[in-house]
Amino acid sequence: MASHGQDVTLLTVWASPFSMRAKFALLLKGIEHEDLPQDLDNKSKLLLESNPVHKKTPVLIHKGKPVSESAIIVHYIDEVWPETSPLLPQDAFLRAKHRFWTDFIDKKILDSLGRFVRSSDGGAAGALAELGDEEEGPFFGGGSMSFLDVMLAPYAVLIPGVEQVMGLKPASREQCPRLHKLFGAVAEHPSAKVALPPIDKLKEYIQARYGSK
Ligand SMILES: N[C@@H](CCC(=O)N[C@@H](CS)C(=O)NCC(=O)O)C(=O)O
Repeated sequence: MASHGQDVTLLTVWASPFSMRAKFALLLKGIEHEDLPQDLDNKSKLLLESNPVHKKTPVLIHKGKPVSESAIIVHYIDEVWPETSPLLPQDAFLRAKHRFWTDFIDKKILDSLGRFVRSSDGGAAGALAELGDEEEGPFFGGGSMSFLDVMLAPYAVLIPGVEQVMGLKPASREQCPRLHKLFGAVAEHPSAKVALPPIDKLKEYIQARYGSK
């Protein structure tokens, strides 16, 4: 991994899609960093002091300064280290699209996936089918991963994990070909092996935490 000689620490939880986003962005940029895994049942003083508003992971601590919220962290990483693997496009309209879909994912997909995990209502499929398919692929960034791809990457393991343990019926390949293509490409990306947990480990976690349907 290329070293940028930076003082970067990531407060992280391995099963958290938000932590996976931050980890993916750091790996794509080749930024040397230290992971500090957190116990959310017994929050560390460092986590509470670094993210006093939400008290959530991930938190990126760069040169002693904490940045919270996964999308904001990935944006920060892209701004501070712009040279390698730019994530947001130059064009302001395209940047707005990345932010629009990120907002959509965080409000709609996450909400319905969360509702499914809690109440098994299967609502994620409808939200997923709304993701646009007008772009060339395999990534929304074309041949390389962009901001939106990083935002979506954790769902390449999270959705199959929830599907296989709890019987979630996500949008089919026919309903949502663009997303299936993206998830396939994410799963094969070299950084996925480090940024995303193995599906079996994730399934054990989902089973233990939420049980099967
Ligand atoms: N909007 C936040 C969500 C972060 C989040 O929900 N993190 C969870 C782990 S998946 C957490 O730290 N939960 C602890 C808590 O809610 O007390 C982001 O994008 O970073």
